[in-house]
Amino acid sequence: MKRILVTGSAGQIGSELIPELRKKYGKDNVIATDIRKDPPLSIIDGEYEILDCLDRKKIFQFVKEFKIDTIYHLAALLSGVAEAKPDLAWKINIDGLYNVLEVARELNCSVFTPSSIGAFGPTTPPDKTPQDTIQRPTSMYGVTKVSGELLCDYYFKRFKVDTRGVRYPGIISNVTLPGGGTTDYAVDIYYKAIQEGKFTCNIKKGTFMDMMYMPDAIEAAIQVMEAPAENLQHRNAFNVTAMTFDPEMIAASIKKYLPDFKMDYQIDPIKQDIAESWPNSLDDSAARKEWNWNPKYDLDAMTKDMLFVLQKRLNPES
Ligand code: AKB
Repeated sequence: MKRILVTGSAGQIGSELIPELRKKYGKDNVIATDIRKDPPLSIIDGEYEILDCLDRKKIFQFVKEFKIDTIYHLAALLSGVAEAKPDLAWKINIDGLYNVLEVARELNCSVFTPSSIGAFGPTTPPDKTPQDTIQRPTSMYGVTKVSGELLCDYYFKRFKVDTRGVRYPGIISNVTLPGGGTTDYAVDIYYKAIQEGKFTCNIKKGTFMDMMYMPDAIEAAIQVMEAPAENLQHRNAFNVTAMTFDPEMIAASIKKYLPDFKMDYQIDPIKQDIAESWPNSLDDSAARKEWNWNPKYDLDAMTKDMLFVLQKRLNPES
């Protein structure tokens, strides 16, 4: 049975990955960590520890003490915040990863690291973006993501650390808000649709980005780590996607369930610039071929579930 440590557990992905990992590998085999003193309820039904990924000594100590063999390294800043705080983004996204890889090398752990569609840039082929292609991102987030992909590849090649990862698109979820990403509008829109019946979108109509519903994102993280090593030609940074849409399409999907829903626009120039530098749609055939990636939710199935869950939680009376 795996012994797993997760960094950044209190974030959007961690708060849903932890319960799934505990279901699969046993509650006592999954240690959730984060810098937050008030973590979400979903992750505190088992071991929870305060851990800053910039503190390599403490990572080492935890991995040793809890006999960890697998690290899911989720602690990172998203694209919008990274652009506002590039110095901090470098520290957390690169120094943090470097610390985790060094501990993994010394104590022989496997490592999952999420990369992102942010690892691509304006010179990348934007449609059906291939697995292996031009990567010249123009955001600080992108710079850290490409560097992280290379670092993970290096640790595998040079030190045989079992590093694996996926390039996540925007992830839509309903447990913990993402906070600071360019694709966050596609989460916020559901909350506002339920709470106010209207939404002001900060990304222009016609801007297409890849997206995925959280259950598929969780499945991807677990599946790639479980894949037999001999099947993997790639290792880190598998393209994965479940759908691509622009703001008009997600609004239209919501209107199928909430016909009075209204949307207008107030563009955030920094996020718009980032969004336009990212692909319109990824080719994820390598992940499909090498570890049977096969997402379950399309846009309408996701909308139905998001609205159902949020309606129950935010408007229980209606
Ligand atoms: C962001 O928008 O920064 C993230 C991502 C696509 O990596 N959701």
